[in-house]
Amino acid sequence: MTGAGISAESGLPTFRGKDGLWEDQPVQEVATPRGFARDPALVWRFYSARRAAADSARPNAAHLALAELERSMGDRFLLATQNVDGLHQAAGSERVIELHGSLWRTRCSRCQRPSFEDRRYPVAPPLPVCDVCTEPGVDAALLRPAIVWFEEMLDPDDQGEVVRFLRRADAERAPLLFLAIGTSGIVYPAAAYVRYAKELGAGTWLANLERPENDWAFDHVVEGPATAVVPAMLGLAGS
Ligand code: BJW
Repeated sequence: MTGAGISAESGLPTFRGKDGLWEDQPVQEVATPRGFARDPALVWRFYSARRAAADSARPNAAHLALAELERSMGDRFLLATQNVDGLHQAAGSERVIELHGSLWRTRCSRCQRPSFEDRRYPVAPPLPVCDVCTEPGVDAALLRPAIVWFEEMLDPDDQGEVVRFLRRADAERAPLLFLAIGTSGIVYPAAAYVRYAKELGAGTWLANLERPENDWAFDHVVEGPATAVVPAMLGLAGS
């Protein structure tokens, strides 16, 4: 499971701590449904800037090492990421669950139409509206980034896939290894997966720049930058 720290060396800021995204921008204003209802243009400006930054970022040695691991392990590997930047897919990872959504997808703030790929950069009114549920003359439903904000449920299918994967290893009596990379372990339910994996007998490892809040849940913590630590842990050359 990965978090913002794995993309830090690709030039994308993390959320918490010094120079983190939440330092300049209070989280309630841009990453909650209430924030979007209050000021949708502010939220779109925040996510359009994030789209632009992610568009110019390139996967680093840690993303590439995980893609290489997947090529050698096939369906015995699953990558659950909290990141929305798409860098794992750009590195070649295919078995990726995007727990918190994707910067590159948009959905309706009112109807249940499926999210769709969107590479626009809205910054000011008129903001994009839903062409499925907005009827002429009726109040328009704004489109919004397909990101899981605080107080919103993660997609149950995504959560189910992670749980099924962990249980499958248990059912097959296959050795299970849970590796978390670059995450503060503060945000639930993602932060709880390590405990669940442990209950199923997994060996639990963390590669992070510093010891996080939930370090007690890990059997082994390797401190350092992901581009050095992850390729070394996986037996690949670092950069
Ligand atoms: C490096 C490095 C380098 C740096 N190399 N490492 C149970 C208990 C308490 C609260 C809750 C609970 N269950 C649910 C909640 C409420 C809430 C929550 O967890 N709150 C906590 C803050 C307490 N969770 C939710 O609301 C979730 N929904 C939910 O559970 O629905 C049901 C429900 C609703 C209401 C009430 C109760 C239940 C949804 C969570 C959605 C999170 N969304 C965000 C923002 C959107 C994405 C975006 O804009 O991009 O997702 S929040 C933000 O945090 C983002 C991240 O994915 C997420 C995790 O952050 P991450 O990735 O760990 O980044 P950082 O910055 O925190 O840490 C980076 C780490 O990297 C650091 O440790 C660095 O040291 C390290 N690092 N450089 C290696 N080079």
